[in-house]
Formats: sequence, C-alpha cells, structure tokens
Amino acid sequence: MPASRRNLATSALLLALIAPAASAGAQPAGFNYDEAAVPAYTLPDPLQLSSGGRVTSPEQWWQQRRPELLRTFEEQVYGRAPGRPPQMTFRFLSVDREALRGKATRQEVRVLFAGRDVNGPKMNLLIYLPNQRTAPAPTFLALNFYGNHAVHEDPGITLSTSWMREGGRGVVANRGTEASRGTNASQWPIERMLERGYGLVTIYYGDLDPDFDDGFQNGVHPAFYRPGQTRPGPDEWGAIAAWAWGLSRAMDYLETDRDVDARRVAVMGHSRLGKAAIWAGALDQRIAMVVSNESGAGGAALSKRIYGETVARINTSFPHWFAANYRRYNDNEAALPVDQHQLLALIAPRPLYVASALGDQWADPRGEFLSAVGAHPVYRLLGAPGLPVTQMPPVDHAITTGTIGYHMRSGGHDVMLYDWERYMDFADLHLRSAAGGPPGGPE
Ligand code: GTR
Repeated sequence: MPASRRNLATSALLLALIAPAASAGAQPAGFNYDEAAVPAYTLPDPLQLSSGGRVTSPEQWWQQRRPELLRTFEEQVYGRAPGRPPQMTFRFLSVDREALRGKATRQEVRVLFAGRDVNGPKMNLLIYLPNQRTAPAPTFLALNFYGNHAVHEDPGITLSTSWMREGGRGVVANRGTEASRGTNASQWPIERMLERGYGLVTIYYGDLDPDFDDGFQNGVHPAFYRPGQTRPGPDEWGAIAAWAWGLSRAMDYLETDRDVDARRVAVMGHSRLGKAAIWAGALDQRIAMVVSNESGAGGAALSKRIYGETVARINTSFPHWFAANYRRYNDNEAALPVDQHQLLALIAPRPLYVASALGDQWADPRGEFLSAVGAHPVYRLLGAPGLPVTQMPPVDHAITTGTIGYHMRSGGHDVMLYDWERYMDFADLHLRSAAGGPPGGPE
C-alpha cells in the first residue's frame, strides 16, 4: 500500500479508537468478519480442573471448579471487587403509587455507599412495579446508558445529576436536562413489562463509574483504596466490575423491599452493560436469571475465536473496562487461561439468555452462540436442560425452552421490543412461579 494510503488507514483506525461511542453500532474496519478466516483455536474445558482432573459431580463443581474459575476471571479479566460496604444505607427519594396512569408504583431509592455521607459515592434506583399483582413482583434489574430520566418520559423521574457523555440526547455540559427525558425510551418498553407482570429496576451506570479513562479517580473505586493507594492493582476491579458490583448492591436493597420478590430478579444488560450483567450473575447467586443482549467481546462472545472485536482492541479503546492484567492477552488470546463460555457456565444452573443481532458482527453472534454451547455441559452436570440446540437457529427464531435461551434478531446493535418479549417469555418459564426461588447452588 502506498504511504499516503497507509496513513489514511492509520488515521481511520485512530479515529475509530478515540470515538468509541460513535463506532458502537458500526463494524469497525480492519478486523476479521470472514468465517473462513477464523484461525484454529482450542477452548479450555469448563469441566477440567486446572490440576488436570475431571469434574464428574456437582459437588466437585461447587467446591473446586467453580471457585477456581471465578478466581481466574477475577484476577485475569475483570478484577476483584470489594463486597458490600458495611456502612451502606438506603434513602427513599420518592414514591408515587399512581404512576403511568395508575398502572405502576414508581419509587426512587438512593443507595449511599459510604453510609450517611450524602457527598460520598451513591447510586439512584428507579423502580417501577405493576399495581396489578397479588404477590411481590418478579423484576428485571438493568443498568442504563443515559440516566434514569432517559428510560421514560414520565416527568416524575428525578433528573440525574451525574456526569454523562455529550453528543445528543439533550446532554449539556455533561449533564442531563429536561430535554433528555425519554430519549432512550425505545429500549425500555416499561408499560409492556408491567402488563406482563414484571417490574423494572434501573440504575444509570455512570453513577457507579463514569465511562471514560480517568485513572479511576471518579466513581466508586477511590472509596475503597487502601491508605496510599491511587488506582486499582493489576488484579483489581475495572469499570465493568464496578458496574457489576452496583448490580449486587441493588440486590442488597431489593432483598429489603417487600414489593419485589428478590428471589425472582433477572439481571439484563446491553452491550458493555451486558458484560457487566454476566459478570454480576457469575459472582452473585442471588441473581435468579441473566440476560446478555449483544454483550460481545468480554461478554458472551468467545475471545479465542478471532472474529470482530479483539482483546487488544477492547483494551485499547477502553483501557478502564478490565483489570490491567487482561492486557497480557492483547494479540495473545491463545494464552488466556479461560474463555467466555466458562464465564457463562458460572451462571449454571440458573437460567441464562444470550441474544445476538445479525447486523452486530462486531460482537460476533456465532461466537456468542458457541459460548452458550460451551456452557451447556455444566448445566447438564447440574441437572438442568441447558441449551436445547447444537446448531445456530435461523435469524429471528428464538430458542426459549431450555435453561439457556438464544436468539439472533434481524437488525443492528440495539435493544428492541422483540428482544424484551423473548426475555419475558423465558422469564415466564423460569420466574413466574412464586413458589420456587432461584435454583442457585450453595454459597
Ligand atoms: C463498542 C465496544 C463493544 C460494546 C459497545 C457498546 O464500542 O467495542 O465492546 O461494548 O461499544 O457498549 O455499545
């Protein structure tokens, strides 16, 4: 290639690197999207102990293999997070029992991570529960990208005061405005969820960690530094782990709310928030079901399968997402001691739904499907049906009958009504009976 063209290609790549938000829906150039060009790779066996022995009983899974896999994902991929802060408190911000024309009870709860310190790190939960119900509601719990006020036009939602990215949606000087209300509503069919008997709890992800690389000075990380520590260690939490940690702290609150059935909470996340949803589900067995909507690299998609986004690319575009140790595998996926099917297996035997979109090749739909296939043996070991198919289903054909669900929707990188309807079909199967709690294993 002549030097001038090479420079052009380099600047196009650089532009893609520094403008991640703009490239989120596109398929960045310079990466492999050709099935025939995927190099051969070997996946580590979820049922083989690092010492070499085979896992043949559920006890061995719970006592040996699951803990060792969790530890490896913590140390090498997402980073270790602290537990529940002992001084954490909950404050009620608002309640309206006649919200959305009487269909819902809307409640806002502030979680103060540093106890009474209102200036310390905190997050706001926005909760909608169906008024038409006879028991505590099964509920979806999900982080959102643009502030709680963006999920619905409901004027009763408190406008977020957290930092948010500029570039539309009424965001001015990195803050949401009245014009931001409802600007992300297409991804949140709240009335439909209420109609189908589900509640929704949502949190702006920037409450936990604003999504840019500032060396971990803002967000929740600094509140947990040891004296003298200025950033997380190489095996300590990045932003994805902080977002996942927030989901667990939301579970802490939900366990105290009598109107929510905390044993029937499904965590759902889209894209980078899908990565966080899976990681939360792997760590926290109180989460009864996990939904990954196009979570892609570092989420449901296999890393060793070189297709779409790679480890080097994700660590370069988003240096703050993973533990620093994860950079060891830049352009070296073969050296990874784990792969993402093993992460999905950590959710077993709890129901897991993996969804892809045909137009989202960057996230590697086939790699997401194969990851679900790779988690299946662990579901079987634990006595759950797992994924009922071995071949990728046709586009817009959802597999919802097993304990692993899957679909590839037509269209691009997004959350659409089709996706939510399938998640609710799947939840109807697994979460509707108030009698059973989550089929999780021993803590
Ligand atoms: C992309 C990123 C993906 C995905 C996506 C998103 O830029 O490369 O891994 O997380 O953003 O979160 O929308």
